[in-house]
Parts: sequence; structure tokens; C-alpha cells
Amino acid sequence: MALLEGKRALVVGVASNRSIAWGIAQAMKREGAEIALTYQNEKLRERVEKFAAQLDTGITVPCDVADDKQILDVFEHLDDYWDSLDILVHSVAYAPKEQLEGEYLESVTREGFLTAHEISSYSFTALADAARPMMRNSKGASMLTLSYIGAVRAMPNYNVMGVAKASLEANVRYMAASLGPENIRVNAISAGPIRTLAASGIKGLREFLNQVEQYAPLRRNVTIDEVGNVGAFLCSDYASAVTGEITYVDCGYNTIGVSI
Ligand code: NAD
Ligand code: IMJ
Repeated sequence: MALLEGKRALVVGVASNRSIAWGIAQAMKREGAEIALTYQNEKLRERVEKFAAQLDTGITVPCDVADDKQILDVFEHLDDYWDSLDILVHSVAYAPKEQLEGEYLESVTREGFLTAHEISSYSFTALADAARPMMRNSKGASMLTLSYIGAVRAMPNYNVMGVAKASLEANVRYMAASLGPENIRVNAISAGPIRTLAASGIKGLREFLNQVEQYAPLRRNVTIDEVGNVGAFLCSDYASAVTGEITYVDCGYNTIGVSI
């Protein structure tokens, strides 16, 4: 039997065919899940509708995670189609661009810090809280978010996003503690660098990708399909005793000390 037969998944964060969320949505669909997608704004609506059609779903809902009303409306809308929700995927991050270059203390501002934390960490909490009532009707529900190694190591240019990812990872543990008694699991994948929209235009991205290729145990970079497969597993009943975890999908890069 497919991994996610009979499960219903809401995927937040598809913006292009390179999005990690797109890799996850495709893997989940392949494993038998029904999928609903959100789009951040009108500019992305048509594109996301096309992706939804490829997944044989007509359920697309607007959701700018900066807006509490839009977050609540997502589940009002979903409620019209589904009587329960099994999977929530959060694949969203944002900090103002100027925060992501130069030395950390020189570039970080109060406003940049707050925005990075609001969009990249708090939004997972807010979505989870709004999803909770529909997830109570599930037999085995789970939530998944995306992190990066910059949460636990200081990396050039990642700056305040690293601090926000550290918050997101702590959020995973606190949310897992909150939701565990309702049999809702919460996990994160810490993915290796991938050339997506969120990574394009980032100074030094090429060097990050080269480093992984040179030093990671598997000597290559990770793909969105590989992240998708682990996402499908973590949200499946095969992972029914896994919660509060950060799982690295990075070709082993985080495990090495020195590579020669
Ligand atoms: P992406 O640009 O395809 O996805 C980012 C998504 O965030 C987009 O769909 C965008 O619409 C959404 N978003 C931003 N602000 C939003 C808002 N206010 N409301 C709703 N949606 C909003 O890039 P991606 O690399 O697939 O990023 C997805 C996640 O993966 C992010 O959390 C990112 O930090 C994480 N990640 C990326 C990499 C990488 O190298 N690409 C590595 C590890 C983790
Ligand atoms: C982002 C910044 C600096 C270095 C980076 C990245 N490296 C990688 C990323 C090495 C892999 C991508 N990443 C892991 C992210 O989480 C990206 C988040 C992000 C990207 C942008 C670009 C456009 C913008 N704001 C952003 N906010 C968050 O205006």
C-alpha cells in the first residue's frame, strides 16, 4: 500500500517547480495523499492553480502568513471540502533581502529581525493553531516544516534567518509537546542548499553548493524529490513514534568535521 493512502495534506509554500514544497507535494501525491495548496498572493495564484491541476486537485487557497485572517480563512475554506486534515506542510521563510548579506551585526535591524521571525517561525505556530481543530478528526496527524543548518551553525550571509530558523526548530519541539497528547506529531527537515527562488540571488550560493559537493559524505547536493520522500515518510504512519525531531536531508554534510 502507498505510504499516505487516505490522508489529506495542506501544503503551504509552493512558488515554482523548484520549490521544496513542490517536491514534497509531488511525493505525497505519489504516495496516495490528496493535496490542497495555498498561494501567497494574486501574483502566484495562476501558477499555483496549474501545479494543483498536476496533482489532480482543485483546492487552492490564498494565504499570506503575515495575515491572521487569511490563516483562519484557509481552514474555513478547507472545511468545505474535507471533514478532517492529516498533514500540514509549512515551507515558508522570509527576511528583507538586505538582512541576508554582509556581517550579521552590521546588517541586522529590529525590523528585519521581527519580520524574519514572524514569517519564518511564528507563522508555523499560527498555522498549527488554526489547523488543530480539523486535525483532531484525523487518525494520525502530523506537521512538517523546513529548516537549514544555519539554525545551529553561524553561516556567512544567512544572518538573521539563522536566528529565525533556531526559533523555528525550538518551535517544533514546543509544538510537539503541545500537540502530542492529541496524537499530532510535529517535525522538521533540515535540507541542504538547493537552488530555489528563496536561494536565487543569494551571495555565495554557488560556493555553498560546491562545498557540499566536495565535502559531504555523498559528494553531491540534495534534490527536492529526496526532501519530498523524507517528508512523505515523516508524515506517514511509519513515523508514528517520531515527533519533535529535526531530520537532516543534506547528503550527510552536517555530520562531518574535517574532510580531506
Ligand atoms: P521557495 O521560494 O520556493 O519557497 C518559499 C516560499 O515561501 C514561497 O512559496 C513563498 O511564496 C513563501 N512565502 C514567503 N513569504 C510568505 C508569506 N508572507 N506568506 C505566505 N508564503 C510566503 O524556496 P524554498 O527554498 O523552497 O523554501 C522553502 C523552505 O525551505 C523555506 O523555509 C526555506 O528556508 C527552507 N530551506 C531552503 C533551502 C534551500 O537551499 N533552498 C535549504 C533549507 C531549507
Ligand atoms: C539564504 C541567505 C543566505 C545564504 C543562504 C540562503 N544559503 C542558502 C539560503 C547558503 C542555502 C537559502 N535558505 C536556506 C533560506 O532559508 C532562504 C531564505 C530567504 C531567502 C530570501 C531571498 C529573497 C528575499 N528574502 C529572503 N528571505 C529568506 O528577499
